[in-house]
Amino acid sequence: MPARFTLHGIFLSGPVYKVALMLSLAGEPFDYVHVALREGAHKAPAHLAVNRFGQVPALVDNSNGNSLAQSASILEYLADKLGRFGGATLMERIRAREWMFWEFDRLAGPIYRSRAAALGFRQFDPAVLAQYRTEGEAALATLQSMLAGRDWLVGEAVTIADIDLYGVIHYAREGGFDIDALPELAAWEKRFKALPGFAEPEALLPKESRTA
Ligand SMILES: N[C@@H](CCC(=O)N[C@@H](CS)C(=O)NCC(=O)O)C(=O)O
Repeated sequence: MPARFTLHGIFLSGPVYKVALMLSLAGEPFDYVHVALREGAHKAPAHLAVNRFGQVPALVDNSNGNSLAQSASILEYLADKLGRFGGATLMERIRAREWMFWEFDRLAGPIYRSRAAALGFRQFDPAVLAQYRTEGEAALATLQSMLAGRDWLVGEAVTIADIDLYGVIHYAREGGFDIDALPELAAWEKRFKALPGFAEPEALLPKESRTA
């Protein structure tokens, strides 16, 4: 019998990690389908049937057949279905959503692209790379100031906003960003890593498909 959720992804992907992390923090085992991006499997009909954008992650809810795309939206779906990390009130849910839009607008691009360049996955003109560094540092400085005096991004408890942003921050060091120079952010990262169910990408995302 399949697990309730099947995650389609690739082990190197931050957006895929976010979804696996949410499932792990919620104590929800999941089946995993490795999508061979290098071979173009994400553009093949079988994958387009679960993610019409031809990207990873995709999540299938085997209890009702829903297939879901876009990591932040998947986190919202899981928060709703599992009753975890969604925020205690309407305004907390909205604040969490604001953070997730901000993450995509300001944080993910510069951090993920700087990391991809550092690992040799992508090449950028040096001026473009310098621009990503400036933008990434500005976004990290925003986070540093917004976290002053708070444990979590929204309300008093961890929410999908923290999970979503952690799925980017985790890769910042690989991109050459100095998180330890930002004490509020580094302390938040430490709190996040101490949560029950937290695991590193290597522990959550295998290099091959597997069942729960
Ligand atoms: N906004 C999307 C981004 C997903 C994304 O960029 N996934 C990458 C892997 S990290 C991908 O599938 N790249 C292949 C492509 O876009 O064709 C999300 O958060 O799910």
